[in-house]
Amino acid sequence: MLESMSSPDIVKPTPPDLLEDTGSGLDYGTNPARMLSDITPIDRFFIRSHVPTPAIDDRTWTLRIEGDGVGQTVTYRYDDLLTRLPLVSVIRTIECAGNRRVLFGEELGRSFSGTQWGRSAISTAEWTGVRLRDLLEPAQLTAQAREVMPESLDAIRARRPLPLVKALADDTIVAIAMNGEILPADHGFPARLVVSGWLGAASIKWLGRIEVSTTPLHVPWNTEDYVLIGPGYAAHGPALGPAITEPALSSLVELPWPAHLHAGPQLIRGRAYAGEGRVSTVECRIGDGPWEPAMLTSPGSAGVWARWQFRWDADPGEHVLRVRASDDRGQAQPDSTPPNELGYNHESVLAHPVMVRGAR
Ligand SMILES: Nc1nc2c(c(=O)[nH]1)N[C@H]1C(S)=C(S)[C@@H](COP(=O)(O)O)O[C@H]1N2
Ligand SMILES: [Mo]
Repeated sequence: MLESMSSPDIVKPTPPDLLEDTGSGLDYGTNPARMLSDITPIDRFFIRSHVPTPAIDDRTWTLRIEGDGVGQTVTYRYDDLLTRLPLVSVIRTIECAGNRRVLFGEELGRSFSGTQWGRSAISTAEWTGVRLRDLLEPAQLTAQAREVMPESLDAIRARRPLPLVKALADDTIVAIAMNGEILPADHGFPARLVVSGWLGAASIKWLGRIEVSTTPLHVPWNTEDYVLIGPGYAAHGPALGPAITEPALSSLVELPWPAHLHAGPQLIRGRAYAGEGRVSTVECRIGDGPWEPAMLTSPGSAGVWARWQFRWDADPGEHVLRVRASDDRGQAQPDSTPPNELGYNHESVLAHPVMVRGAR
């Protein structure tokens, strides 16, 4: 008999052909070779959870807005979000700041603690929900309000403060649906934040409370966990280094690592992501050959990955395929990434090994 292919701590099945097991029991990545369309189907959307998925009853669930930055506390019920407030839908990519950590370690000849991600901690969904702005408005933000901090109902009470401008942005939403379905348990049911173009950790799942503060807030996720620590990164007050906002500019090939192909003409496909920026170009290079432009087949936009493809007439043998994305802010992926202690924001051009079999 088949064992059920699910971890006891998460709800959705985790078939290994769709979801890469990082070994933590909680964290599963989207198999890059099974990405299909612009949107990642829920069955293969990556999961990053610090603690088991909580069981939350939407009939008793509430979301409270409070703090010294609001004129009055407001409490919403699930039904308020579902039926009483304007719903908007946005397609947005979520990427964990720790994506590619294993490859970062290989580049530096060391290992990192933390979730052992390859290339799979990135996915894209259509999120439907209520603008955070619309939930804050009835609480009457004061002129002194500075930061907005979502807090979760799971065992770690995850919190990650946002500056007021980001909280009020058009595309910062409290999502109740994902790809047209009620938000799945592992992705934050009944409601999660989606913070466009920021590291995944800002998109707090299983929301229960939102604090509006007149002073800067210091919590583990912006002082010691999702911060850049190392030479070149200065500590800031209680923070061990700068808190990460955007993930690194990056790209991936939609093939296994290493890839196995048959000789002859190939269409190599992939993704590139630029956080709050927009991917402008993608280039590919085979071995020591020249950089050549790839074609953007879905251009992407701020907070949404781009899709690209590249034609290659492959000769038999062992090859290295490199991909370099650039964004509309003039950045390009570098050849190496400055080290940081927790292995975040790996941005280097990857040397993707490709074995090509057969004769010409
Ligand atoms: N409450 C809560 N929210 C959370 C987390 C968590 O562990 N608990 N993980 C964060 C991190 S680190 C990431 S990368 C994203 C992952 O979202 P996903 O599991 O829907 O892909 O959720 C974020 N929100
Ligand atoms: Mo993350």
